[in-house]
Amino acid sequence: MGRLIVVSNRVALPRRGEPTAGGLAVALKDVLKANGGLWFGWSGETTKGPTTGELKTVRYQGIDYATIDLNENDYKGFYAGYSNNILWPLFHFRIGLLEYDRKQADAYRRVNRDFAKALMPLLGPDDTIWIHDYQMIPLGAELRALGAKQRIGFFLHIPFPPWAVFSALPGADKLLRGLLAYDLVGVQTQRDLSGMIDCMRHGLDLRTDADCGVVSSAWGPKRRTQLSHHAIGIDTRGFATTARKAAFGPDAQRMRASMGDRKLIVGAERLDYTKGLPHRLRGFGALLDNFPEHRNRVTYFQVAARSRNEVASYRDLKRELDTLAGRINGDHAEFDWTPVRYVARAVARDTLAGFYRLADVGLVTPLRDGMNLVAKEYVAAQDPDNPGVLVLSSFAGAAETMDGALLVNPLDAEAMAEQLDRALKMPLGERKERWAGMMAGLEEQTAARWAENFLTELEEQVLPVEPPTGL
Ligand code: GDG
Repeated sequence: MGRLIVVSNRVALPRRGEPTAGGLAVALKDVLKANGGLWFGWSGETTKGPTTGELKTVRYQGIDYATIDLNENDYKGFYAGYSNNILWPLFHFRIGLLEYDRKQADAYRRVNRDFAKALMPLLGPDDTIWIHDYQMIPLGAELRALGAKQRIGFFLHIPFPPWAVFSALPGADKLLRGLLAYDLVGVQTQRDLSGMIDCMRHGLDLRTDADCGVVSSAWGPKRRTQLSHHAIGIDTRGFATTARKAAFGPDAQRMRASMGDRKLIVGAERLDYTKGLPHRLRGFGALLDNFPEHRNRVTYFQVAARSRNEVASYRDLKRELDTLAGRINGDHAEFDWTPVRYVARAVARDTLAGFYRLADVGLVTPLRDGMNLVAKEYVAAQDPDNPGVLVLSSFAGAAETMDGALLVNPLDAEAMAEQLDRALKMPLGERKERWAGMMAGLEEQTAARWAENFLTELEEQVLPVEPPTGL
């Protein structure tokens, strides 16, 4: 039995005494510990030297970590450029924001090849490799080109658009063909799986078999690639405990004191154009315009942690939010009430958990999202005796399973206002019923279960039969 090798663009390096933030990192660390594994990827540092320069290794709590630094130009081309400025908008259906640059496409290929070269000597013949996300799509093919015969799985955390959208990318078929190097390709939802199947069919002329596999000899001997969906979850119990404790902490106390008897709507994410933040502000503005009974009775608190500031569209978004929040507050504020409280920086994780628990409504309205863990965290954080209501975009992957949420189309500000009004007025019995259904689902579908299910399916795949050598 070999080890598990996890590869992700960024490696969550352990820091002594610091809890691991985020359900994904916790889940991966748990499976790595259980399998005596290795986590490989970018250190988060840049260097003037080559990307393949130096491999840093550290062993902590039974897990080996191996990282490489990115050359400064590779960082710009591969990471800030191709990954974040081309693939990110493409996979989120925003082809108008895609700024194609062939040099960046080359950097993306090159860095994936460099990752493969650095990883290859660390692999044992019986290891199982699990590669994560859009930055690393061609890595499996690069490993195959270097002779890797191990089981390799790939999971895409973001949406998978259909061919009509995907084909906007120059070299779309080449990117797709890279997926055929894997034994299993997982996406978050049924909708994403349909998108991927559509791309296989129209982009590569490949049809799936009855069990959703595609067969090709694109990367050596004939290989069957299983396509499937595995919705990621969170550490539900752990997050619920954090929220329960944080609700008594000083930050939650201050928040509670500042609210008086007003209700609270909460939203939290990285400041990103996929999250639909301007639309959310417009929806809240429409609530105050169309339902005057909520004026001075409800406050909307939004955390928009700044990210990717080097990309122009992110700076533009920040300006747009500043203007919108200012306008709503200018139009509606009272001397003792600020309708929108908007914080453009990150908040500590447990503080955030405490705010979720205090909030009467969790407002999660991305324009597209692979899953959206905030929706799950908000529900996990609730007080079972007095749970809040989740208002959720139907374009979040989470909407496929969280049927106790009030679903909205974020493009429709009036509809969002109606759902917010409904959420704020919802009787306790209905709130409890909706919450209990969702919470049961979250207790079932944790991040740990997700990892377990994916890896079990990967182990079940039959590897290609190598033709006998020497003939
Ligand atoms: C990708 C896909 C998919 C947010 N603001 C703060 C903060 N957060 C935390 C949340 C949550 C996490 O960040 C965001 O999770 P998401 O799921 O929304 O999104 P991504 O991390 O961009 O990731 C996504 C996910 O992969 C997993 O497969 O769900 O669709 O895009 O945990 O709580 N945390 C802290 N301060 C903040 O201000 N500490």
